[in-house]
Amino acid sequence: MALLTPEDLANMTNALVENDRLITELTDYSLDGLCRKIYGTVPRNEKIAIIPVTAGNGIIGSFSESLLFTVQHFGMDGFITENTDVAGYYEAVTNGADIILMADDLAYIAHNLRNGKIAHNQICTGRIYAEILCHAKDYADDKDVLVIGLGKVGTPALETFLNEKQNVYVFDVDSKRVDEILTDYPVFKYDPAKEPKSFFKIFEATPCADTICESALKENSIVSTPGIPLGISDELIEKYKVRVVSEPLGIGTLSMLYDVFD
Ligand code: NAI
Ligand code: 2YC
Ligand code: MG
Repeated sequence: MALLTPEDLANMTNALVENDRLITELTDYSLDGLCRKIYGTVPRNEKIAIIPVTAGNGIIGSFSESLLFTVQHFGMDGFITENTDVAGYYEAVTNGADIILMADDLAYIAHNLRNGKIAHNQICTGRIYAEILCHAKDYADDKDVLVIGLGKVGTPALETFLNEKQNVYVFDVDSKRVDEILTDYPVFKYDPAKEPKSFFKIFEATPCADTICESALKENSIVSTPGIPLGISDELIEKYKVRVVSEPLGIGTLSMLYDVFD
């Protein structure tokens, strides 16, 4: 499980604001507006409790604070419980929380105590980063999209692309995983050695750097990637004037909240 580090989160507040602006430029939707559209839900002053959890590798510096920044930045009412774990859960509920945000090393969830809806970060992250590409107004008529990384985030992204009628090309270093995906989904294998192909729209969700090769890029490609570290080099970003949507936690968190709103 690739865990965030406080260093990953160091620039999170700026990254959230900058990526919101870029998303608006690319799609004519703010991040908030795009979440409303894809989930069909709206916030109704829900009280959101963030519960630090000490399980596994324990509390990650700035993690809870990053969630609180996200909640408040989008005008919602949030608080971090003073207690952790079960005591924190009790504190959240007895203080009137409508929605719980909490994460251990295996799952980061949003749970709406009023309507019972529950959301998983990996699913909601894959979905929102895919929808950003599906709503890129410059490439509305180009249905080709490349998905690099077919794991717990990449697979929900792939499903989102298929639901949005995209032509999905897939790549993963794990060839067994590629075979599984080709068996389960109507997608195309991306094999640059055999059939080079470049894309205006590339999604990446891997824990590796430099996973996006030059031959996959076009001038002004858009890369939408939750992957940490960033999967494209600064050199290629500059050379191909690539627009990169990439942020460590806030975008996925807002997607989770809209998934559990009414
Ligand atoms: P995962 O381990 O389930 O999937 C990663 C996939 O990438 C695997 O199938 C693996 O074979 C593949 N892969 C690894 N190296 C590769 C390479 N060099 N080229 C192509 N494929 C490669 O991981 P998961 O949960 O899907 O997370 C992916 C990344 O997204 C991680 O870095 C994680 O930290 C990050 N993440 C970021 C979030 C955000 O909000 N920015 C939220 C959740 C996860
Ligand atoms: O501070 C805390 O409460 C910790 N228990 C939080 C642990 C989060 C572990 N998960 C991750 O770092 C990754 C993130 C990319 C989001 C989802 N999983
Ligand atoms: Mg994010």
